Amino acid sequence: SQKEKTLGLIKPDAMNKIGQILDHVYRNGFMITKLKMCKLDRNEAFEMYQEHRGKPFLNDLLEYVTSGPVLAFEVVGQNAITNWRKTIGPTDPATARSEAPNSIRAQYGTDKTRNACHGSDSLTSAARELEFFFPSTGPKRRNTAQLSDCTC
Ligand code: YYY
Ligand code: MG
Repeated sequence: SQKEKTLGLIKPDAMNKIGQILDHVYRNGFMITKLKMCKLDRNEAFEMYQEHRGKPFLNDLLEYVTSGPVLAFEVVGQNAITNWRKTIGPTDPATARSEAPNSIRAQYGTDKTRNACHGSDSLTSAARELEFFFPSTGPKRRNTAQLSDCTC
């Protein structure tokens, strides 16, 4: 068991459920150490989802995720990469509702595209996606409050 960091992202369809979803994060034993609301443009969304280049659903995904604000946050906890994805549930909310009814996607997702929440799928993508939203260097760094040193 290892303390890890991963990216959580509330997608546009679930931005009216921020409170419930963040409560879900804490109830599952995670800590939120960085948090930022932003609206992605298409280039930014493509950078974030570059692993899906060439996939048939990419265009719909980019349209959707740029359709309104999103809330990005750093999730910290034991085996956070795997466990955060379990907390989110399966990609398709319909599957989530039958297989993982307590998951975030089961409760707050609409369909395969509008599925409420994102979680990084590996150590590499967690590091890349966290750096995308919370750059450790450069002019954007000072825009983000760092809670990493808090004692709670
Ligand atoms: O990691 P996860 O979000 O569960 O699924 P991915 O296979 O990485 O796909 C990313 C994103 O793309 C998914 O959350 C919704 C969307 N998507 C889609 O619209 N249609 C699909 N058939 C597969 C994925
Ligand atoms: Mg994925």
